[in-house]
Amino acid sequence: MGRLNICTEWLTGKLGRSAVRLLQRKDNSVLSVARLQAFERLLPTLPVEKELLRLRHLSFHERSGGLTACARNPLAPSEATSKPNGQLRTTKAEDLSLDRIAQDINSQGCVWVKGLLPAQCAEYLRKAIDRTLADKQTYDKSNSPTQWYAPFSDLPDKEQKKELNKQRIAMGNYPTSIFAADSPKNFSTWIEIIRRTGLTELITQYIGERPALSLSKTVLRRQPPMERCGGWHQDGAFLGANVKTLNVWLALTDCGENAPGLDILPRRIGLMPTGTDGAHFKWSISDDLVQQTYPGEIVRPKFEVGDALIFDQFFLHRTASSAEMTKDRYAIESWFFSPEAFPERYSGFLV
Ligand SMILES: O=C(O)CCC(=O)C(=O)O
Repeated sequence: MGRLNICTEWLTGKLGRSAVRLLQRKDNSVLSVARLQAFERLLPTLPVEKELLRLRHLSFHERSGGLTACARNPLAPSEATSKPNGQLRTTKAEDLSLDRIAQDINSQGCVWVKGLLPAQCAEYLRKAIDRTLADKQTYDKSNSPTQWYAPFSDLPDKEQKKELNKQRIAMGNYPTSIFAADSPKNFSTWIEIIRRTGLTELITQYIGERPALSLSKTVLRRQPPMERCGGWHQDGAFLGANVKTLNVWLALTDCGENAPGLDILPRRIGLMPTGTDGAHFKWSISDDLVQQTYPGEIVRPKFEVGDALIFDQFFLHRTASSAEMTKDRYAIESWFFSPEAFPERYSGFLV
């Protein structure tokens, strides 16, 4: 690293630390987040990103989001849903609205947003994921946090700590996936990107209050091709049916053909039985059961870089892969919840 770079880094780090001291209100974590976030937009620095993450978690604990006037409950699926017409409707990013989210989730289980993110922005995020995965390897050897990887551990609650430990162990099965909150830099970037797309505002209106992002359900992924698909699942099987949530799943590469994508059931359904014969896990659904219940209805969309799929805990999907695929797929999975209807024992960060 050149002398000028080292000097700039030292100076911005110093400014960041001063901002953390000067802009905080000890008695008001939500206001402190707003102030530090404004500073962060002008000058992103690691000390501010780390403190923002801590404060967002504190604010989540305080459950301080107020109800908005246009509160809208997620539409719980009715028992009998009609067969959709087979066409998966797409929405241009500029046409995305509260009504469109509600209509599409109700009629086809999800909203497919074309071009939510510009290609340049997706490229930045792909590089960020690569850097973070590399830094994680360094961390695993040295146990020292790095610029891109600093696992979040600031959990006051014993049950949440236990749950996070369990989820970290489960995450070990996916060596190219990382919790976004384990990289304060990426977490800040993601929150800012979502705000700029207008989604933060729409999600706030949809779930009826300022949302919180889940620690273990906000994940950066580089998915290499696998011989076979992942397990069919509805996230409600482990998040609970009564949470108020929306997941923004964002494709950072073209996928579904040469790189792993998603298989989906474009239909609004209730929770299906899990763990029956042939299911991969106790929370997943057997392929036979899916094929028998919804013959010919499964779709494998070809997502383009920057496309988003928005859905909730009832949406049936799995990672789509085959031995013929040749490329890794980069994506972000990002579950926003109402802090008032958050999955038990999970930890979150006020957005
Ligand atoms: O990215 C994948 O392949 C799986 C994503 C997923 O299951 C989810 O977002 O809930």
